[in-house]
Amino acid sequence: MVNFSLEGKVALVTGAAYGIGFAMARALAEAGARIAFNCRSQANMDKALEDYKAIGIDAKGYICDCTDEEGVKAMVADIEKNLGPVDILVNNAGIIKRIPMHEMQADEFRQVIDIDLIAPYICAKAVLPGMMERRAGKIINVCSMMSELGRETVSAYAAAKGGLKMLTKNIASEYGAYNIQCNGIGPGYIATPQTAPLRERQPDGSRHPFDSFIVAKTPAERWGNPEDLMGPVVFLASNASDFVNGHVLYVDGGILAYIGKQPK
Ligand code: NAP
Ligand code: GCO
Repeated sequence: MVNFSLEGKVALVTGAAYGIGFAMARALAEAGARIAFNCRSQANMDKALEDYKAIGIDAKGYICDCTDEEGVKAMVADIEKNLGPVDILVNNAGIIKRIPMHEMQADEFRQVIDIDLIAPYICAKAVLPGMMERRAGKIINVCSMMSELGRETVSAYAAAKGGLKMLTKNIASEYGAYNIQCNGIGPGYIATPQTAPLRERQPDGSRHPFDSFIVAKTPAERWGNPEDLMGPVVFLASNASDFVNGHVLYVDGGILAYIGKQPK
């Protein structure tokens, strides 16, 4: 029988105070997993704990920056002590900086690479030894359209998310023999705080030009919602995907399949 249940599993979702991470954590909890998550500020943590409680989820929250290797190790050790070993890691925490590359400072570029690429390596490294010992584990890296496509102003983000796609394939290659599956989820354009500036209404009340551009570029003719990622993350976290490894599942309403609207 096909098995999507996560009963008895422990999932760590990084950056899951709100946005895509919150919806993914919710989906994993609804499929039976116990949830741990982190974010960087007490204010976000307080709000998130209330939001989880309001939907009946008893999540354990940590204030931890995913780029801090010692902090991540301590968080994973504490999760193991309090909830049990991490069976599922979702590397969701991420940032974007929209700056033309020739105007970007090297430190700004490094910060994006640090959070979007090096942090997933740090978090995966923290859970891998336990997964290897138990000969079971699921690592899900949140990739992007920018794992495949470029666009103006997002050079560091595209470099990081392209790198994350390859890190995904490498973890799958290196640890597949331990029954560890590492896959990516590549969301399309999803309505969250990260993309809010791209959807801001114009002074005359009309849609932001980028907003209209994305709707026209998406066969589904809409932005995605965080909830659109709920089914895919449960699939990749469950035994239903045990022979899926090194794959990036794009959840983009068809963007990557589409050449774009034809002129009338
Ligand atoms: P978001 O609304 O900006 O949320 C990002 C989350 O990551 C926040 O909870 C933030 O919390 C946390 N975070 C950021 N840096 C962190 C760090 N160093 N350590 C710990 N937590 C950190 O973003 P989102 O749109 O939900 O995106 C989530 C992931 O999906 C990101 O990796 C993003 O690149 C990717 N993605 C988004 C879209 C989209 O269209 N929205 C599409 C494709 C991929 P704190 O600020 O409290 O730390
Ligand atoms: C941007 C966006 C994107 C999306 C997403 C697409 O400025 O182009 O923020 O990069 O958030 O990652 O999949």
